[in-house]
Amino acid sequence: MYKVSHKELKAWVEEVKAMCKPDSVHWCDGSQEEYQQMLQVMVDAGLGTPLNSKKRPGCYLFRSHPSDVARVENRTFIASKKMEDAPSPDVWVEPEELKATMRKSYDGCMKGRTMYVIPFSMGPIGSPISKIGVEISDSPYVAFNMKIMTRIGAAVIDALGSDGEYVRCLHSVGSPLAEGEKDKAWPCAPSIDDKYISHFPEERMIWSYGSGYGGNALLGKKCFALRIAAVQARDEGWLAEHMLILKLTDPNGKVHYVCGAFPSACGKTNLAMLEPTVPGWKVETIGDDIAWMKFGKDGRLYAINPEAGFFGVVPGTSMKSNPNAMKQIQTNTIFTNVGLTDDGDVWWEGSGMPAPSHLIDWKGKDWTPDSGELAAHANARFTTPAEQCPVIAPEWEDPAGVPISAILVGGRRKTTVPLVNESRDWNHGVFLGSIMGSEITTAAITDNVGQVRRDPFAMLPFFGYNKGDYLQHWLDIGKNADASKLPKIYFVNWFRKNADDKFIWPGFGENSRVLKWIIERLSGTGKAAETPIGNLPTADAIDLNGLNLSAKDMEELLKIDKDEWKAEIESIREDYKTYGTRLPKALADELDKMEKRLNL
Ligand code: GTP
Ligand code: SPV
Ligand code: MN
Repeated sequence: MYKVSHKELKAWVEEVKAMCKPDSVHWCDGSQEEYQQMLQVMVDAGLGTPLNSKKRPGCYLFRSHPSDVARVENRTFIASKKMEDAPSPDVWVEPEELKATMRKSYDGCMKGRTMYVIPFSMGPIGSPISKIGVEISDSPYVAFNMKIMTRIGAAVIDALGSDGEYVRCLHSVGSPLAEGEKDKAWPCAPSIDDKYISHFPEERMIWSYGSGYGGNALLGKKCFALRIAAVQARDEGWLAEHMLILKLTDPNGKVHYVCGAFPSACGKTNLAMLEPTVPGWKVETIGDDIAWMKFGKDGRLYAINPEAGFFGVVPGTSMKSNPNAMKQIQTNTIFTNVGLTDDGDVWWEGSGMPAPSHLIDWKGKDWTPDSGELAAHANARFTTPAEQCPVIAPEWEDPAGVPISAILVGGRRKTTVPLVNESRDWNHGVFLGSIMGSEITTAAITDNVGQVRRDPFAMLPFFGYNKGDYLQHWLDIGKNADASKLPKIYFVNWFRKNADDKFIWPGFGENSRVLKWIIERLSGTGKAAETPIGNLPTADAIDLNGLNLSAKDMEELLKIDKDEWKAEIESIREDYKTYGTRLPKALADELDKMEKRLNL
């Protein structure tokens, strides 16, 4: 064990220990041996499966409880002191009231378990953009996932020193064990109403209870790096965003860095590591989910990836859709909720690998191709070290970050929104970010065209404070900057569909064609036409060489339909009402200006 000189941290750990009453306390040192031991604890208890070491060396499979498979947005709370400082009234609870309720749940909740103390750094340790957190959790699964997703251990304690600032992250699966009781395969609170994912932004504190899955439990990710960090970013003049970061090298060897905000399951991981189909262009990865951006001395925005691993959606990942991810998850990867084949490998829908005649599905049951059930849960995930990504950029851990030239925003829209649209200026770009969204798709209703869930900057589930203030912060960032040095904002949509309900744009690696146009625009050579909604590529501006896409399809992808935009404006006005008095005036003005330009 290392020495901890931070008195306040030690006191907090003691306080939590007294409340949660674990059998033992383990301070994580972050070593590889410790990682292996934590995995082994679960394997020995029959709660995890090492995969075939010839096929997937260093890989393990875990199965969650069928009730604990994704983030629980309706149990996510922002407990700011004032209700109007929360993103919306329905996620707000008075902080002291919430703490009182949760203390009752936490009382004795770690009985029979080990309490892991996980010091972690979001971002390279010591970077001026990085921040430290300490997660206390009674889940070894959380501890070894945090080892992959963040930088943990002794080096963080060193960086924290005797009085460094850190975010307190408390997590329990909420399933104490009685004397001699055998553990459940995946302990968690039995009912959804017992789960809490709570944030106390003014205290920079997170309390999570009852779930062991993903963003509910790996508190460095959405809870800290987005919800709490967004509040820190507002107060300190920077941006904490739900964005991938990629590095693009053009045929002349010139390097460009691009961020992209797409909602969950809308293509961040895929874009971050795409294989460009346009000759001479190269894509490398900096990050696949979160970007923290600060102004450098030269007045440009610099981004770091605060994470150290990728927690990616497994189903649909194949050599065709994402060959780099496929290579990355061949070794040292934790799989959660995929199928286990008879030869100790994993399988999932959309893997491009033929379905085996038998496997054990994500629920632990026998499965055959005729079972009529999914072998892997739709939100099955891999946890894999970023450094294993075959196209990780050498500078991905540069403490200074990388200078951003363009920011993409966009959701899943089958109509209305063109393939790519360049903002006129910063405020117009923020406006485009504020109106992005996706069609609501449920298993039951697949074609409810027009029902759009607005998801500003892909942050709807991740706001840590009032959403109008959040957009005002984006406007302020622009107001206080040298406009010529700001990244340009582009509204993209890979998901427009034709009358047969098929995607018109091939997507994935072909998205490099859109990236190419964006870089051409930034360097002054790309062709565009001014339209009422923004600057769109002219019919021949996007390089379609070698792509089998008709001129008619391209026309469809870039179409601005007046009726659709009329409906769109009405729908945006409805959404803007939900901001009440906190809607920034500049955005209301942008909407009016666009309506005027459309001359509907
Ligand atoms: P989270 O990790 O949940 O935040 O999701 P993400 O934004 O990283 O999305 P991801 O890259 O995992 O992709 C989600 C789904 O979108 C997968 O089913 C992909 O196959 C699909 N997808 C990604 N890129 C494209 C694209 O360019 N076109 C189409 N049609 N589908 C895509
Ligand atoms: C998302 O839901 O946006 C994810 C998965 O990336 S989780 O980390 O669980 O939030
Ligand atoms: Mn992802």
